[in-house]
Amino acid sequence: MIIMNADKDGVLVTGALGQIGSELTPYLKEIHGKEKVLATDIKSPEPDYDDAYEAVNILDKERMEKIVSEYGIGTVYHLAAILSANGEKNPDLAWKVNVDGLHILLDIAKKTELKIFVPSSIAAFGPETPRQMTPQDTVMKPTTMYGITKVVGELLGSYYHEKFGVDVRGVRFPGIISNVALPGGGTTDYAVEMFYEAIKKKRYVCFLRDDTVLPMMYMPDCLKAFTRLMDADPSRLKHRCDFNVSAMSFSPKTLAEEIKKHIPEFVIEYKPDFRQAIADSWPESIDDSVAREEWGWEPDYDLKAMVSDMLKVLGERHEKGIL
Ligand code: VAH
Repeated sequence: MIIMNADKDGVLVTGALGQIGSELTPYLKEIHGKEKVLATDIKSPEPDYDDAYEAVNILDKERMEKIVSEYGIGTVYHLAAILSANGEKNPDLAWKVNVDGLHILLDIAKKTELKIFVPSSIAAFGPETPRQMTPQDTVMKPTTMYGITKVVGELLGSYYHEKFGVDVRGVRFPGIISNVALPGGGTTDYAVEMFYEAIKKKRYVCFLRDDTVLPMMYMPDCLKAFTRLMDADPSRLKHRCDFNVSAMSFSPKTLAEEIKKHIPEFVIEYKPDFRQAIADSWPESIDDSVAREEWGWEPDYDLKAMVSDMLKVLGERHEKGIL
């Protein structure tokens, strides 16, 4: 159980049961100690979830204020969000969770001097943005509600930093590939699903066209981006909530070919759905030189290393019958 942190060094993760949250939470516990990290999400955890946890709706301002105060929270990693594909199915909810939820948290951060990580996404770019090596500062006209909420989030975070001195930081994450929790409701989810299907069924029907190139990152690099930016010397940061970061770019075809080097009998079929239009509005590659310059961003995993590690970890789980 988390102890009451009188010296406000408690760490709160929202969206802790999601694809990123389910790996960021244990990662932060390794760094800060289990007793210093509180996981929250709207749903209840698995029965065997044995650490500090509060089921809370991010829109419940009163409850969020109480949690921050009672647990002595000093830092928040804010992952509660509705992603791109689900956001197109329910744009009003996406606005409420992604914008109103963030606004509530920023107001609490203003009053209690919280340090807060607010993830943005390459979804903040749109069809008019240069798609190759997308610059740090460029045209931001997204055509999805998720992307719009990410641009608003970047602007709101910068406003609270400039006007109220809130220590807000964030990066524009590409698609994240991971092997602990499945992603939920994103357009880049195909890149995770493909591994599970290749191992279990040796075949996958991809919801994007074979040549759809998107920026991607393996979870270990994603986790490193959180802590390296949060630990960065604030005097070096000329940007705050909108750092471009990337590690690799690939298409479903390229990913499938890399998987086939390990599973030669793997077969892939392409049946693009509504998510193709979302992917077509996003960049193909990202210029992350500003993040490298201002806080030493440096990814470790490329496509080959990621595929090899994903198949090793998931393959072991499959052999144990728990995939
Ligand atoms: C999504 N995984 O697909 C998220 C991400 C860049 C994509 O923001 O919506």
